[in-house]
Amino acid sequence: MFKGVLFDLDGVITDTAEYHYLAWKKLADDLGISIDRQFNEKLKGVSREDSLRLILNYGGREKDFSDVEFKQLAKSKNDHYVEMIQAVSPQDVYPGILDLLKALKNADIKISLASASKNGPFLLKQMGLSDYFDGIADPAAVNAGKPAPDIFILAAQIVGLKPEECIGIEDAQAGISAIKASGALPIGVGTSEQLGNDIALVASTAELTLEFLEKQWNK
Ligand code: B16
Ligand code: MG
Repeated sequence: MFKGVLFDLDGVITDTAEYHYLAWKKLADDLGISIDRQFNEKLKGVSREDSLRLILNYGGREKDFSDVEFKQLAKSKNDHYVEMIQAVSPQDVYPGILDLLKALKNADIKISLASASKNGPFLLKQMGLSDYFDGIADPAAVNAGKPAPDIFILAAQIVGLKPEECIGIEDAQAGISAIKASGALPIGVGTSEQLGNDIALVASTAELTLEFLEKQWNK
């Protein structure tokens, strides 16, 4: 039996992926760079700085900004994003997630957060979920962001486990690659077009029951 579940946040626990997209889209528009939802798939799970680099490269503007200006652009996206997430509440938790957290607690399975977002602790608090988490991996403490495995390795470590003893749940291409590289068992929230057809997938978080996780683990 697995001993821990390593949760991604944006796109798995709640729909903040949409707010990230809207905030990046506004910033890109202001810079005369046009991004769409298909391009946005590449940004999911990717750190704030790496996301900005991808957008500037995409628009051919990677050499147009000094370090100070780059930091200012990243800050301006985050300010807009933080403004939008002030309204996040327990009602925004995706279907099935609260029941899954309760079932994991009852079964004595560790719960850890492996989000690339520096806003993770604030969002868990807004949704009333902080107490369910045995650990929150600090994205600022890892060398390489997703698709590198570091954040999943750290998320397992802080609850006293090896990734091989854990299931990781993700909605992003970069995140699934990170879980695979860490040695944990990946479960994807999304379609095979987005996440590949070599892992267990659910179309909705409502399908993420303890029974479903056990079934994937025992396969
Ligand atoms: P922040 P996750 C990721 O969170 C998001 O998917 C990604 O879009 C975002 O750029 C990244 O967090 C950093 O977030 O700017 O709030 O620090 O999916 O790993 O939970
Ligand atoms: Mg995500």
